[in-house]
Amino acid sequence: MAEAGKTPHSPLALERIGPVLMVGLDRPQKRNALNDELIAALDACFSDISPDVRAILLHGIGSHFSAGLDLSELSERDVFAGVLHSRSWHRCFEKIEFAPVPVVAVLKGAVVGGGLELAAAAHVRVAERTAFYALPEGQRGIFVGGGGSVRLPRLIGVARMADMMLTGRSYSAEDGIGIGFSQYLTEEGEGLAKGLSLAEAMARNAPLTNFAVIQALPRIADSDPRVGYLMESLMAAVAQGDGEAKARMRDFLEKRAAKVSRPE
Ligand code: 1HE
Repeated sequence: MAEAGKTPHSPLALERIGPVLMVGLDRPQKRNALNDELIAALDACFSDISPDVRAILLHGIGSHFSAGLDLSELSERDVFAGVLHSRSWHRCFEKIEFAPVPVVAVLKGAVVGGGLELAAAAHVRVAERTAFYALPEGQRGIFVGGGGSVRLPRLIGVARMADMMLTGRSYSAEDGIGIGFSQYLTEEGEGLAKGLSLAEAMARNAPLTNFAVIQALPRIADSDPRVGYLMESLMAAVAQGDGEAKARMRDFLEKRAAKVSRPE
């Protein structure tokens, strides 16, 4: 119960910038370690995305994205409570992975353990040069529990993930670009601006295309190719049939839409 006269501090800092909802992990004194309260707040936030939000920016307040599981809570759990705890992370991170709108994660400092699992649930990752990635579960005597063994091999492969967990190897932000942890690299302090401009660009896409990328693409990629081709043709027809697609194609043909630009 909160003390009289004091508002309990939320572990999330929420801010709206036009169509973008900024979701900040806000436990900088604990390096944004993910405790039950923070996971519950994230779950509630991603369960109730306002229909006028068109993209989400997930970031960490302070110098680190997240130090992963809050280790101070671990000793209180027995085996079955551990299973339920992991399942609660799965539910929360699935809401991020299958959010109604794209999620951009801005990474800096520690992106470790469960923090890396959380980052892997986002659709696009921007890393500042200070970011570093590690899976210290081996040293702590535990295992990933936030969907990392499913999502991280898709980004970096099973062999690399096994090496990180077995040897405690960590990767820099620069290395992380080459091996698939992040798609963008920025200087220190520039990640939020880059992430916001990407989120704003995504917010300008047709919502149905964003939906197809988030909901259909990963499922098609995971499915038997014969099922995948059918799902793709159905999704393509649904997207093309939408009035917004027709208007956007007319805009291009009548020279009102931007051309595709070359890489910077
Ligand atoms: C924490 C945590 C935490 C910091 N749980 N309290 N994760 C880890 O094994 C990472 C552990 N953390 C670290 O290695 C370092 O803290 C950092 C490299 C992230 C940052 O170092 P630094 O020097 O900036 O901070 P610090 O002094 O180590 O920590 C500041 C405070 O945050 C300190 O508490 P204080 O009360 O002494 O001030 C730390 O104890 C606290 N803190 N990280 C709890 N993780 C679903 S399964 C997922 C499995 C995992 O995620 S395993 C990985 C766990």
